[in-house]
Amino acid sequence: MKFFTKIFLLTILITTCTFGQSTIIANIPNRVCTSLDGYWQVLVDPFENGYYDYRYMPRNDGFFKNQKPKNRWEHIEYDFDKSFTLHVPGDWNTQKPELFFYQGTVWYKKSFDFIAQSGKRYFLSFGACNYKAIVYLNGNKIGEHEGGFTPFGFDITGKLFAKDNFVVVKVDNRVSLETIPMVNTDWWNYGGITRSVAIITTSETYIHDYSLQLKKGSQHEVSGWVKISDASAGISVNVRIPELQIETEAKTGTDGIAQIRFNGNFSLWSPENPKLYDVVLQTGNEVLHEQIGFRTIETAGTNILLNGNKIYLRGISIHEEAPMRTGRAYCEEDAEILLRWAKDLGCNFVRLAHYPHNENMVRAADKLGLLVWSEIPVYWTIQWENKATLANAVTQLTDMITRDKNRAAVILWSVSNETPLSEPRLNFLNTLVNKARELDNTRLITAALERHYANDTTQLIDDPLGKFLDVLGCNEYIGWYDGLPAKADNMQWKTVYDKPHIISEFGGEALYGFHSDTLTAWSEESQAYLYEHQLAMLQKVPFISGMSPWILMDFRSPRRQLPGMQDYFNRKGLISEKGEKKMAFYTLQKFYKDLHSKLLQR
Ligand code: GCB
Repeated sequence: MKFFTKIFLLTILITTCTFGQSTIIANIPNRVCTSLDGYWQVLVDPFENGYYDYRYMPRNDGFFKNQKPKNRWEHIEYDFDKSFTLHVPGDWNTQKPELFFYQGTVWYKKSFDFIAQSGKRYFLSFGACNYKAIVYLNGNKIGEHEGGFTPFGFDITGKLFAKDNFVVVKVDNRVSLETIPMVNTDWWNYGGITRSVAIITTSETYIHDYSLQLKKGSQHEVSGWVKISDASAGISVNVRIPELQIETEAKTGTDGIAQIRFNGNFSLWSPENPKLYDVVLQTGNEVLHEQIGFRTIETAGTNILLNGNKIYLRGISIHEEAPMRTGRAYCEEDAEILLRWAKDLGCNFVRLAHYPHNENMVRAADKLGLLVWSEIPVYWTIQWENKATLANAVTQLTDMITRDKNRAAVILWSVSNETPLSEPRLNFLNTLVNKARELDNTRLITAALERHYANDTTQLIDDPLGKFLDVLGCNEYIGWYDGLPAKADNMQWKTVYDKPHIISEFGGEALYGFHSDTLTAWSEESQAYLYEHQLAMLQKVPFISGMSPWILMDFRSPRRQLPGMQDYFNRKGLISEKGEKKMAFYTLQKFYKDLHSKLLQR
């Protein structure tokens, strides 16, 4: 090989290999952020020609180079700057009719100027891209990420120019039999840079992550840690809560982690009192603010105890589907609308199905006083014996907990939804349960399970996974997939577990504005009737500590095809995608309001 060829290949190797590990920095909303949201230029690339050459080998001069012809003869067969744009954050499916059903690669490009200062560090941070993202800065790969609903970021210190930087992201929304989730889901596989993108500026040594929560079993003692970016011992970390005149200081160990302990006379966070304290964290000259609520969550037999008091979870399930405009929800306004509807319904609890929702949602729940069930998309049929699939699930679980572990609203981490019984599945899910406990021993671990018929009139919950969970979720569709609504009337419920149970789903479809009798499918009357029978049945079951019926708002799903009724919407919402409340909304609202006032009278 000629000397110059060797140098050339070496250069390619270096430029394609010098990319870093993805990292999640805690508390992005309170950091110094330069937003890259807005319109990005895009190239739709169904055959991935911008990535592979004609022999299907990765190209060194792919679309990520954002090349321009240097003379009149050079023919470069793409041009970001002449292509159309898509809004970031946002899915591509609802922004361009041609992309409605599209599954494949779209390249995004954003150009920007940036004055970097010495003594600072810079991170390129993404709220989420669905499903797989490869990120390039100024023509060089800086990292990649798999998983459509979790945040990621890369250290780009020293890689920015004062002028004409460009970020290119290859986003591929295809999922496969091996991925989490796999190909078969009852929701739209919205592709794109679906959450915000920003450059985060930090000090050279910065607060990377922290956990500040009440110690299990105590309503006064906070037991937590702060991790700084340098793994060096003896660095001071200061934590203050000015409102309570609390100030404490600790030094990092050799792992860069400072253990934090202090006592406080907290006004405990609850749905009735969603009190958040301004917490100030400081190391060196970096000061970071955070809003944290303090509360305890435990179980006792079949009861759930919030701050030591028995609580019934008056819930509703929610997909991350935008109210009023359809498509993926991402902003504070979307979160406000959805969660205010839940409040109006009389809820104190929401199940954020079936994947981690955007951070605005969880932060809004913290402010509005809604308890949260948060889950990862281990949904239906997963490759239980595939080690890479398990590793992927563990990463998604870890990233969900990493982002949201300081939110008082979150009380339940869910590891799966409606998964079929088998030994490999049990091992897989038990690994996730153990991982969740290792990362966060203050919250409860759950999963949405299935029940089965012990006989014609008895539902039995005996899934062996129940042994490892703190709370058992249970989905059932009596009156929709399973007989007529009145079938609920004589149904008994049994469980083998002395633990709290939540009916994590029940429901049926209705098209807003379609009226008929109670036994005509898709009528508002039939949905309300189904709710009446379900609620009459469920309120008699002593071990049930709450419910999150399916679902707050109609949502897009390719499985739901019936013209005139569904038109690619799962119609089990209590509210239409346009914000219209169906009759069943009021049925559940009355039940929750009566239940709440009964509990208040006791
Ligand atoms: C379920 C699933 C949920 C579906 C729902 C339905 O059991 O957990 O994702 O959308 O049923 O509508 O069939």
